[in-house]
Amino acid sequence: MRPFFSRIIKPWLALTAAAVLAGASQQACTKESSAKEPGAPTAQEVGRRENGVHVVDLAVTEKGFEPSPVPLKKGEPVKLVVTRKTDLTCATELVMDEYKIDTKLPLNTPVDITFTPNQSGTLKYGCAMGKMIAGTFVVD
Ligand SMILES: [Cu+2]
Repeated sequence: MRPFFSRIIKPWLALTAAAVLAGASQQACTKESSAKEPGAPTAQEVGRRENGVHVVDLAVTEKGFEPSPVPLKKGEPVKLVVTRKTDLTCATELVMDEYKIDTKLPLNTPVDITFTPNQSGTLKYGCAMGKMIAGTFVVD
């Protein structure tokens, strides 16, 4: 029984564990990369249009900034309406260096942040501590 266990079962267990881990990390990657794919038919619109302004509601929850990533259009003015709904994380402000945004987010109070993305690509924003908690906009 013993040689059998070490020769067959142990390697099998190791393989199974590796497969599970690979599957888990692959899933996490797929989620991110599919959302970033340019022109993907599944890239869903977030928000609404009000007088030529793209209005996007963002929430700060225990999971971070939601939703993210959010697709934006280059040259179209954006109004973020950001509501921090948790006091359990350090995301008490929203910082986005490219547009000189550094806005405090009082608890349960919607805050408007406006900017116009003028360059395509991925924009990262996040908390004041080096964007440890972060979200992204994908400008197209
Ligand atoms: Cu932080």
